[in-house]
Amino acid sequence: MPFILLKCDECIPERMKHIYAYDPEEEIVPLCNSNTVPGDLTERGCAFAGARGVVGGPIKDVIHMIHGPIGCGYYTWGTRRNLSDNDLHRRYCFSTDMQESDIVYGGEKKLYKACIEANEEFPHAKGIIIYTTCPTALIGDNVEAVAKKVEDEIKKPVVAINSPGYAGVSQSKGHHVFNVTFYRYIRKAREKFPEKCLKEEEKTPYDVAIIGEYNMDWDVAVWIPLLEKMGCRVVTIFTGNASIDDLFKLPDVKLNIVLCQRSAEYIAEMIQDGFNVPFIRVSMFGISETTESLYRIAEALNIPKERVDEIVKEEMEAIKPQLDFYREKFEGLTCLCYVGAPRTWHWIMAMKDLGIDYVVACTTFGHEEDYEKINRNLKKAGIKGVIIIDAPNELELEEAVKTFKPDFMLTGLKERYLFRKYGVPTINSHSYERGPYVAYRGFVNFARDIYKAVFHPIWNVLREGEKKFELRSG
Ligand code: CFM
Repeated sequence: MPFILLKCDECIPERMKHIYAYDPEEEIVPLCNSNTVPGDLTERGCAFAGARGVVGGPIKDVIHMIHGPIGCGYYTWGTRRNLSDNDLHRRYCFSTDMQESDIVYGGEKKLYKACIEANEEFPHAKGIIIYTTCPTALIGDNVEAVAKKVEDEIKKPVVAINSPGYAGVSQSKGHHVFNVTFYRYIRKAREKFPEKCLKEEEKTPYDVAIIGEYNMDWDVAVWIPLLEKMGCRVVTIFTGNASIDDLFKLPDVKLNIVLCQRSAEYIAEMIQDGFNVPFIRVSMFGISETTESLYRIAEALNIPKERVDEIVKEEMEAIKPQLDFYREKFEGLTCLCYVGAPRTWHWIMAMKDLGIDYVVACTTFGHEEDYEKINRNLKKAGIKGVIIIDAPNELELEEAVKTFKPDFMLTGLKERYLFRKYGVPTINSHSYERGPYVAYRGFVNFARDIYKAVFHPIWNVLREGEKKFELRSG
């Protein structure tokens, strides 16, 4: 029986369809991207978080106006380190602060006033992105009409994103809504703001855009220079450290390079269909995947292979001594990986590069393709007997940790403190401990943070007191 009913799930047996043992002979995909079963204390986020926090939030020079009660604006700070070089970004919270009377009588006037006022206070902002939330979407405020009115008045791009928290089963829905709305917006607005597009004479055969790269802890500072060394010109990034003006140029490039294939492949597909710009999927985590991706980018742009040879040689020489040190320490370690979705499969080979095998792999909001990619990479890495859990809850994670005893967990802040009390080292795999983590030089930081977590002397002290922190389930 490939699907597994964990002990803690005996009272919600529906969870069984979400949990399976990976078997290279039988390609199974769990039930995923579906409604949470009542009784399951899910760790998923909401669709608003996917639109505002993940895809839209990294755009650095706009006013991110949250149309809702002030609590929804809390997402502005500290939650996700998508860094930028702009002093407007992540420092201010813009909200319409909806009150009871606004809910009763409608919030459109308030939204209009808030946008005009914010633009006056921050004249250097290049535009406004308005996000609806559960209450303002429920009362039916016409945010598109308000956005249009404000845009005509301030003569800057104003985009309305209608992705209230309840719109889908997880934050993944918000990614999709942002992609679709933003694409449709720039498609039209390119006519209104032609100066923001690349003119024919400005284009080069090596113009690329990166899609699904959010500049966590300055990842872009590590891998964009590698592309430039190869001879590419990176015109814009959707959306890490991006200016909204440059995002108008997305359809003007030769090739789109897609890193996060969950949150942003949608826009790459739409640009391919609407503007005939092809895209390729890459992975920039770990040595083997980064190297393979660089060769594929070069091939797609007809860049001589020798340029990549040189880059790989130079990068590997720079990191080899450290990498060898960590590899020797890590050989034979096992881990549990629980991230949004793509990183869970991106990191199978990255960990393998360090001599580490997965024993448990989970995603918060993976779709079928993500599980197919997990299966594919486990096969590639030759790892057997891995347990896969779709959208795990805390008790399932505890049972998995108790049963499969990973040496450490690649996971987020929600799980960190509980599992550290149980004596299991964790590495913040969303915003990183001290990144960047991508490409070659980033990978050394990743390895260093795993080393610091796993080999910290505190565990000897904590594990002696293990009885105090018995795992609850299983
Ligand atoms: Fe893409 Fe991301 Fe991820 Fe994601 Fe995320 Fe993230 Fe993630 Mo946290 S965009 S899907 S919604 S790679 S914030 S930078 S780490 S869960 S696996």
